Amino acid sequence: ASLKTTLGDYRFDNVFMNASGVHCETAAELDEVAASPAGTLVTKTGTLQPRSGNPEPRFAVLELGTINSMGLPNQGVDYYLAYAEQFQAQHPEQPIFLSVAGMQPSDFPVLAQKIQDSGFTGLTEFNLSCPNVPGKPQIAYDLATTAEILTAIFTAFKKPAGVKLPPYFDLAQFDQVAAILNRYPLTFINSINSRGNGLWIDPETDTTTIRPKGGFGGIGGQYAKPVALANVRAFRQRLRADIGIIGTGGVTTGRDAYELILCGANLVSLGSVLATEGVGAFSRLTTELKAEMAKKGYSRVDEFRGQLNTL
Ligand code: RRO
Repeated sequence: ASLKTTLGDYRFDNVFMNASGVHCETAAELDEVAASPAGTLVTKTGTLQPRSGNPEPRFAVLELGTINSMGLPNQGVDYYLAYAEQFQAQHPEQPIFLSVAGMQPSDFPVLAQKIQDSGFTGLTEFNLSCPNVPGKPQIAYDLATTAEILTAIFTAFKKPAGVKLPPYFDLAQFDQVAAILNRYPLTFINSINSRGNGLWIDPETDTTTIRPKGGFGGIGGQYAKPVALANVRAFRQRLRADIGIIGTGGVTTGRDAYELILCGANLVSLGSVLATEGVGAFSRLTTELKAEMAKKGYSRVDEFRGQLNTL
């Protein structure tokens, strides 16, 4: 079986990639993903200035996933842009994703102009869904601000771009968000970011597990999977056909990845499982997804993408 896939005009040898934030803050981590069977990679979300992030502990492994309140620690957009430009010179056939976010709405067009003016030829993921910066709401829950930011981005930006979205939980929200996204020349969306502001309590000590924000943090892993499936499915049913989808959320097995593709995902990204298992997750999941496809009689992912059955 082949796991080849496409997003816009870009081709990938494997549907799997890392989720932004996991194994991608430094060049050494990015190099490890690049050297794995992953079909592509994305940088940690870069901001205009480098950030050290929230106080530690800010990440914990839970029974069925993870909680994090990293607070956008990153080396700054210039670092990731330089990495990406060097990567594309060394791997001309392999597209790479650059993730960026503003600390305020007016940063987004500045980031867009910087990338537009650079030699970067990959895909840019504008992160509208970080749940963990104290005092800063998740942008994409504010639809008016989301539309303003997208208008500002696409005034400057002519390269392929997408948005990282938070999970939505109401069908009317899917209608409203999709109606906005369909107005812009997006190449893709990435759904979902972590489920923001969950809480995990240590039963021995009755204490939260992470320090920032009184213990509140984004939840990933198996807790996120049904929400991710629903979000990918709901957006696939509502977005223009030329907007692709990166499915993210709770992929632990090849079967999980298969289900995200059934819901409409073009690429599948790994967050919690990559954080807990390391880059070996890419080879395991590649083998497991191929086995699942063989069991179902499929040899290519486009044979079953979006082909979810309903009752
Ligand atoms: O750095 C983070 O705290 C973080 C970000 Br930017 C994000 O988009 N999602 C997440 O779970 N953590």
